[in-house]
Amino acid sequence: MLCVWIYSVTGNPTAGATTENPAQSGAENTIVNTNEDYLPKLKVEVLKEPLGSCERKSKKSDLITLHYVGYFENGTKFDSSVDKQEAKPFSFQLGIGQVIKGWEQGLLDMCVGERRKLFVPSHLAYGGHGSGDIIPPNANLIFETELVQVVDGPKVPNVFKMIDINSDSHLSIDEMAMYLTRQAMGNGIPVDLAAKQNQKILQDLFKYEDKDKDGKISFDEFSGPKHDEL
Ligand SMILES: [Ca+2]
Ligand SMILES: [Ca+2]
Repeated sequence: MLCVWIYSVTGNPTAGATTENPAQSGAENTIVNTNEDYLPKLKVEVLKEPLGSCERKSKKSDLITLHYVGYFENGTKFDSSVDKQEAKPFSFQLGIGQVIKGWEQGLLDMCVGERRKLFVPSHLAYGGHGSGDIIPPNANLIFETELVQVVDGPKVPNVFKMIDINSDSHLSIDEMAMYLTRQAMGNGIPVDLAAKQNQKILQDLFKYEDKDKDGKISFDEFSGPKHDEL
């Protein structure tokens, strides 16, 4: 579902749709009626403090760049930015649902040069769905991270408000369909083709986002950008 929000921000239909980085696929916990108080919490361990003074700490909406290695609880490595052919750090914008919640929360207030180990319980990672062939359902994940760069990110529109035409703080299927059609037209996709594509996207969206299955996506359920100022 993530691809839709990113798509709306960048205008690029392929952005965010596929990814080499499992932390980026935006899979969501889909447990119905979760009470987060009972769920295991994210644990953050600082492995190395930054050298020198820390002039800027990462915050929501920042564009951050990091190196990471991801492990399962049994110690098996499943992904890494450092082992790839050209060890290339990974960049994303914090706080807008581009990555798993464990990263959104665990990489805040971090200094360049700081190294952290994140213990991410499944519900803050890929939940009951897992991710592709790599992450099985209900997997707790461990990441070793090192922050390489922090800069101001681009302004993100309040996508929730854009979709919620009647301002009742819920997104109906019709509102979503209209939004997707506007997006498609903006990207030059013919309306009939867009309608066909949108059917599938709508199904997936409601499957993941409508957690209480009342046929609408509430403000809380919505995982995309929903604040005027981050
Ligand atoms: Ca509405
Ligand atoms: Ca709902």
